[in-house]
Amino acid sequence: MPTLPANCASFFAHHGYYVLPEALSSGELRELHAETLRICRGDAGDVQGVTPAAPDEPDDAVLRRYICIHMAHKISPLMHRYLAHPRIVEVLTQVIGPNVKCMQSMLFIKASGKPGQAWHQDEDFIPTRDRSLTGAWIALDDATVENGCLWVIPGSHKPGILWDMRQHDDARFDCTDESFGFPYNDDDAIPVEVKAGSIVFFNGYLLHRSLPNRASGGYRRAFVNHYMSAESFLPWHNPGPGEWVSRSDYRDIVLVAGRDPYAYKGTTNLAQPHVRRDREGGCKPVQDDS
Ligand SMILES: O=C(O)CCC(=O)C(=O)O
Repeated sequence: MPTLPANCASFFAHHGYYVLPEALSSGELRELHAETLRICRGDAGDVQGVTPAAPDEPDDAVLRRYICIHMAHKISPLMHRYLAHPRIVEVLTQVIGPNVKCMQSMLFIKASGKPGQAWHQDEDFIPTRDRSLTGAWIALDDATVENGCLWVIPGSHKPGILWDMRQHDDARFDCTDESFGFPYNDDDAIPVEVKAGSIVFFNGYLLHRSLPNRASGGYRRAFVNHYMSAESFLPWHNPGPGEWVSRSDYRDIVLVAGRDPYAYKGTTNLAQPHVRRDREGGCKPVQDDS
């Protein structure tokens, strides 16, 4: 396995993101593409919002139906295995620490014509107590400005402030709420164009977004997982009866490195795989997609 550049952790700390090029092989990309199709065809198991495809339905028509499948690792052993891919763990243990857990996966399909996601900070959606939330965005296709790559505002994680959020009706973006009122503008943002097989790591306080896929065809697929220190609680659900908010700890997690000091609590099965709502289906007022 190639060694990580020495500046990985310092680049991440300073800019709030880090790109690991050529992390996945072409064989790994092929199996992830095939699994994405299997999930979207309904062949991997039940996903809320996925309609099983008819045997004669072309793959392209099926893939175009879905913008993003949340929690794909819950039904796919292959996706589950990729949560702890050695190249991901290598970076996470540098930027988070020796003990790392994963609580979410998102499988973006984002066919041409599909919207992006407005400015946001992931800690708004997944609130860690110790601010260790880190995304690993695995490019399954070349991600370009044209097909809707990620955009980040470098350094925007540094103030450690969660900016306000609101609903929006900007047709460039899906239904997810947007951050607003922050002291940056679009000129401060840079596109993160990467080749398929690269992984973009980003801090949970980093402002980021993606624009619509304006390519004439194809997809901008990405498998995006969220991680944090296993040493911290994750108050990501309503406290149970008699439970303090401050001690609430989401336990539908997968340990990907080191040890889990709270392993004695066991794990639970709370999250169900589901499809992210597209604008076409209409946006409801409250939503929790990150
Ligand atoms: O890939 C995208 O279009 C958006 C991903 C994103 O914003 C995230 O993973 O938090």
